[in-house]
Amino acid sequence: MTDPHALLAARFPADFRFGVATSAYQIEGSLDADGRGPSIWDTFASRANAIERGETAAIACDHYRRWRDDIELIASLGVDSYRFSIAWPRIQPTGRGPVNEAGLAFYDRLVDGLLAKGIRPFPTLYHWDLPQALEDEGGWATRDTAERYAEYAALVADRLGDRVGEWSLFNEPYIFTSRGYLLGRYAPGKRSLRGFLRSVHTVVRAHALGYRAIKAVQPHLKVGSVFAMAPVEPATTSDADIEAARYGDALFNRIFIDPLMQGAYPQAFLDGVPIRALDIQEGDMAAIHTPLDFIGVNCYYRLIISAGEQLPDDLPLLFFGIRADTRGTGGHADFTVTQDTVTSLLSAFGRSEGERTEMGWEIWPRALHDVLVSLNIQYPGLPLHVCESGCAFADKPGDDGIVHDESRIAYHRAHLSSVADAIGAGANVRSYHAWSLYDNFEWASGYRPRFGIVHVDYKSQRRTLKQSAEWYREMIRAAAATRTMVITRSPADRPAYR
Ligand code: IFM
Repeated sequence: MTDPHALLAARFPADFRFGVATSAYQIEGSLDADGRGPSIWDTFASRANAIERGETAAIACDHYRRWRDDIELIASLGVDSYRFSIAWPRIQPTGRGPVNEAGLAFYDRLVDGLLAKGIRPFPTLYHWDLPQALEDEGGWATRDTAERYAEYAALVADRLGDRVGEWSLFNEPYIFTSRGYLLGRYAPGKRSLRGFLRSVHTVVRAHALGYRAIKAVQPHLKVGSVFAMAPVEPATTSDADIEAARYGDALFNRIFIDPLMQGAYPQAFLDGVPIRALDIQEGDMAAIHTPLDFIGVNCYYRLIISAGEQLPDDLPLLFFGIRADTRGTGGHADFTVTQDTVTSLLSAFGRSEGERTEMGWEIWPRALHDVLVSLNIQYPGLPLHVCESGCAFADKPGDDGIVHDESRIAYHRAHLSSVADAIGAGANVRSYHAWSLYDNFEWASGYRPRFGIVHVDYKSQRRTLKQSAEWYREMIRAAAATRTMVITRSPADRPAYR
């Protein structure tokens, strides 16, 4: 077997799924169609300087209108899983009340269309587009939003649960709470430590309530969530750096997973925050303990953390500046994030040695293996899904009309190999989704970063398969061929392996 596709493909179990991923706000467009209500990203994008070049998601990839052709394109790749998200403002335009039938019908058709092609619909219920009406009442920083979310989750599961078996509750809660409520870089653009901590606790509660609400509708449904994760390495072996890394791991990887899976926030996180600001109420922690049926992993880099450069003796400052700003106030004051804090936060992500993508993220395929294996050590046998893996490069069709994105091929090859290594080490990884199917609206960066394996010309909406898409299709084809290989030798001829 010398075909390199086959060599890689053969390292995955027969029932492993290869897929592609998108999210509603990043591709759909049609923001006013069929009764959709405004979301926090509509509001945020209309602010001056919030999004690079003032771009908006008004049209994006026009997927809301082109979904039929898009399903054909997805099917042509040979994938058997499509991860997408459902836009809450299409289902409940104000975040509460009955289903907006026209909005739900879109996802109903999408699910049927995927199933007709033999593709698993793998939806995420929340990929950052909160109905603006709920933000007007405080958004995720308000306790009640968890209850609203659970109602929404139940409504959708009730309508699609006869055809959709696996549900992701949230996408990357750490990213949208920290960038949205602490750093102000994402919608709703707030900068408050108290708001951030409250949003963390509300989103943890929303996970638990959403999980239970979906199970109450249909107990057999599998319910998990998708987390941004990264292995954390201390920059040196000094005690201070190791301690900083421990804190970084608690914050980045575990503030959402630990309370759900184990019923408690990581101690390193609790040690670093003004605990009362989390607004934990009696009975919350017991109610929150809802071990997920699977964990989705989005791993784009590793984190190398050093306590030294920015804040020698006060580790949480590396991320927040909490202790310095709350010292002398009993630890319960609010904290306004300054530009310095933002810069210091970002530089914690920036020190590394590998090559970088257009996002400035270090390419470090081993990171994915390390995250998957450590999750398996902590939660042995738990099904894991790689829900996003991918890279942005400044690629465009050449004179020959072809997008020669060799770097992206190398990226996916290396990351798939890393997943295969994790499976070899015992991790129960069930699927891999290339982020993204299409070049799309990359939040505050607008349309500049192109993550797609399919190029989108935003003027004509022409989709062009990049070479990475062709490569992925060949790899999937090779995997299918491996699966149908028939061994014709008689049992007596089989070599004995010990
Ligand atoms: O585009 C995002 C996606 O919405 C969430 N995960 C990371 C991607 C790349 O930044």
